[in-house]
Amino acid sequence: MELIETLLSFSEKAGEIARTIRREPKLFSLLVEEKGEEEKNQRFTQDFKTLADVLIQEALRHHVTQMIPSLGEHVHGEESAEFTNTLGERVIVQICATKEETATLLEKVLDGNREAADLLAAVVHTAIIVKPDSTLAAKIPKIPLDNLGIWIDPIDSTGEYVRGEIGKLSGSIYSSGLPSVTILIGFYDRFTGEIIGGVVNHPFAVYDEENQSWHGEVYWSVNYNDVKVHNMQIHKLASDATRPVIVMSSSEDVKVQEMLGKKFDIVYASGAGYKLLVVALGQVVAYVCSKSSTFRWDTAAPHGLLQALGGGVVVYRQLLSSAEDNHVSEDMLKNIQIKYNKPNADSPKASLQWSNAGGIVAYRDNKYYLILHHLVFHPSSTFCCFYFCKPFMYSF
Ligand code: 2IP
Ligand code: CA
Repeated sequence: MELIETLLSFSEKAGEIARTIRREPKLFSLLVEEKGEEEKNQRFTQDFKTLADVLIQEALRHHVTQMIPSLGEHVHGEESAEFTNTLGERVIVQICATKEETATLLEKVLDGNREAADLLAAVVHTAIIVKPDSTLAAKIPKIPLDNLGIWIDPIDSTGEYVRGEIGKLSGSIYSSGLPSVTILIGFYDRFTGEIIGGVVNHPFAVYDEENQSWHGEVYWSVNYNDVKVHNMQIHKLASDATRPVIVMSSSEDVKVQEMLGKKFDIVYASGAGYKLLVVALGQVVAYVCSKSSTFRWDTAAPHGLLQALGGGVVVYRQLLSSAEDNHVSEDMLKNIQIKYNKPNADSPKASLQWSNAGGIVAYRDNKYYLILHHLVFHPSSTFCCFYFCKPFMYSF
C-alpha cells in the first residue's frame, strides 16, 4: 500500500514535470529544436532532453528513499545521474534539501539559466499525493520491500515528446504525438527477477481543446502470491468478433509484418510503453516487436499491468523455438516471462546489456500468445489445440 502510494504520487509528479516543460515557454524553448541552430544549441537541446529524464529518475530515487530507505539504491533506469553539460562541466544531478539548493544545482546544468532552473526545482519540490482507491488498497497484498528492485523509464517516446504534436488517431490508437509518451515504473523481485507490479502514467492522455491543456491517466497493479490487484477497467478485447488487431512499430521487420498480417490487422504506434499500455487496455490483442530495440525499463511497468490482468511479456524469439502448441502449458508461459534482475549474459555492448534481446510479445489473454505462437511456428491457417487441457478451435 505504502509502495503503491509512493509510486503513484511520484508518477504524478513526473507527469507534472513532463507537462510543465511543455507548457512553460522558458522550458519549452529549451526543448524544441529549431532548424538552422548552431551545433552548440543543438547539443544544448540534447542536454535538456537528457536533463528532464535524469531529473525525473533522480527525483524518484529521492522520493523512494524518503518513504522506503532500503529501496533507494535499487532504483534503476536508462540514465546515469552524472550529467555533462555543453561546456563539458560534470554535475551529479540530485534532489537537494531545499528548492533553492536544487535550483542552484540545476542552474549549472542549464548553463546559468536561473529562470528555467527555478521553474524545474519548484515542480520537483511540490508535494503531490495520490492514493489508490480505498477498496482496491485494502486488497493489496503485503510485499517484502527488502527484496524489490525498480526499473524506471522517466519519459518513454522522447522523440514524440520533443516533437510535441497533439497526435494522430488510427482507430482508437494514437500512431504518434504526445499521447504516445508514458512514464514507466515497474517493480520486481531482485532474487527471482519476476515482475511484481507497475505504475504506468500516461501524462498526455486527453487533450482539452477549450483550455488547451492535457490531462493524464495513471494505471497501477500488483501481482504477488497469486493475489492480483489493479485499477484498470477490464474491457472486452477489441477483436473477439473480427480479425484481431495487433500493434507494432512502424520500423518493424517487413517479413514479420507480412507473416502476422495474414491473420491479424496491424496498427502502428510510437512508444514501446504506449504500445504495451494499449495491449493492457484491451485496445489491441498483442504487441509484437521482433527486434532487440526495447529495454527492461520499457517493459517492466506495463509487464506488471499485463501480468495482473492474466497476460504477460515474453521473448519473441521464443515463438520460433518453444514447444509445439499442445505442449504450451500455463507453467511454461509463466517460466518464459521476461525477467528483470540479470543483464544479458552475451551482450556485445554494455549499452545493450539490458535490452530485451530477441524481441518481445506482449499479450493480455494467453490465447493470443498461442495464436501467435502457432502462426510463427506453423504456416497453416486453422488450428486446433489442447491448451491448458481445454480444447480451443481458432479459425478466422
Ligand atoms: C524508445 C521509444 C521508442 C521505441 C523504442 C524505445 O524509448 O519507446 O518509441 O521505438 O523501442 O526504446 P518504437 O517507437 O519504434 O517502438 P525512449 O524514447 O525512452 O528512447
Ligand atoms: Ca524508453
